[in-house]
Amino acid sequence: MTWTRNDFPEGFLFGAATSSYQIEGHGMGGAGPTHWDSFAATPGNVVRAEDGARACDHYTRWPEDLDLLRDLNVDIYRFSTSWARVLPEGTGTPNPEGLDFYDRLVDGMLERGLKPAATLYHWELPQPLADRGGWRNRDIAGWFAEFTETIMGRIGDRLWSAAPINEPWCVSWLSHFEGHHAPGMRDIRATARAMHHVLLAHGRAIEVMRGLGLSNLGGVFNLEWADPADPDNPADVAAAARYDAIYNRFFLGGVFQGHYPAEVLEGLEPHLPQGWQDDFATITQPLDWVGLNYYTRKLIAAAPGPWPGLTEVQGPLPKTQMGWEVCPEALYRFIMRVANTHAPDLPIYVTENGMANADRLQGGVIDDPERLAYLDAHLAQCRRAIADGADLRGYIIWSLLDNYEWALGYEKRFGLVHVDFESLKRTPKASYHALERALRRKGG
Ligand code: IFM
Repeated sequence: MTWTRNDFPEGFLFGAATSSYQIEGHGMGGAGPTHWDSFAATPGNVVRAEDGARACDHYTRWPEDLDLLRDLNVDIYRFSTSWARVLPEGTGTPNPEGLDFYDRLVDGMLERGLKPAATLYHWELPQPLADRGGWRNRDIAGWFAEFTETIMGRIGDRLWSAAPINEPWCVSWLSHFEGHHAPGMRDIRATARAMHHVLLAHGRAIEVMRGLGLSNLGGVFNLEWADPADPDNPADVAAAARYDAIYNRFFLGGVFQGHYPAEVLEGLEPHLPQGWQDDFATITQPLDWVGLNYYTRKLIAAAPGPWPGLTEVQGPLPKTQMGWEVCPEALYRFIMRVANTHAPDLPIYVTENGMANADRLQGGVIDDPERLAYLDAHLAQCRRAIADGADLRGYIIWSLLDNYEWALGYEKRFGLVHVDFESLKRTPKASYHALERALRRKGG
């Protein structure tokens, strides 16, 4: 690492993140079925049809995982709560084992000096709610409010921060337009409704948490920079702007400005639910911070065919195991854009950043210089943004553990800690050890 904790402003926080379905082992502890289980069971959706039934068995191994976080010297643990573990039917009677699990987990974080940063929903929708239309059904805002009340009523008093929904773009566009994630739909009308309802549910959850007296509430947005494939071609420039509007400005604009970009309405307005304009009072509930998940940028070209009329083009930059270009500069641009345009008064956190790499255990060690270089380069852009006046307060790495990378199964390794998916043995990688040294506290 080319930096230490002391190169950041006093009080700047570091963390590591995971999510429930990706690590817990959904087959344990009385959790109900989710749309990810059905999606994974459908041939062709997920590499080797892998699912989250066992994952990293964090459900039983959580004390070891929290020890790893403590020993890494991070300040924050960003985790998520599984709706289907807490409410197996999606609404109604809670699963006491599920509530007890999160109760113990939060206490375990506090005992180890970690700040618990909860995300309520990281993608595993209870199947009974998917059966009722899932994110396409406006009632989801009420169902989500009930889940929020139930889980936050139990653990909310001990959280450092909370955010309703991880990555609204993935919940809606990736899952209903591109069909790459559960429920695997490819339908423009379903997409428009899911995009709007995910923001409505976000707003309802914020209202509920404020009502319960919780503070330090935020929103977590995944952002992807869009550059025109040919900057001299006006059609490509317009296509990149459409991509940016769909991916980034729809969600940030909805939550912070109370409107949707014209480039998106051009395609989706006829499919939005009736009276959508009236929901902005709920959607724009004031927040205490904004979280940015950033990984890559895309080169976008115009394409024939109906809206949005665009296609992705291979870029020239070095790529991660995901095939994603490494472009640290765009993280800087996003931090500055959010700081200057969308949320000028709010603290910003990078709530996810990291890379998948084909890490291999050799002679008991895992060398991952690629990950170190990736983290180094992105943290340099964070320091640049701070120097240029952005109120950036923290940086959270995806991910603590190698885990279930959704439709790509267990093959893509994002962890600072290697997981052997046969034995479930955890082995910290070289990047973990380097971070542990960089993050030592004064006198530590
Ligand atoms: O693994 C995912 C995570 O669930 C959400 N953000 C992006 C990560 C890497 O693809």
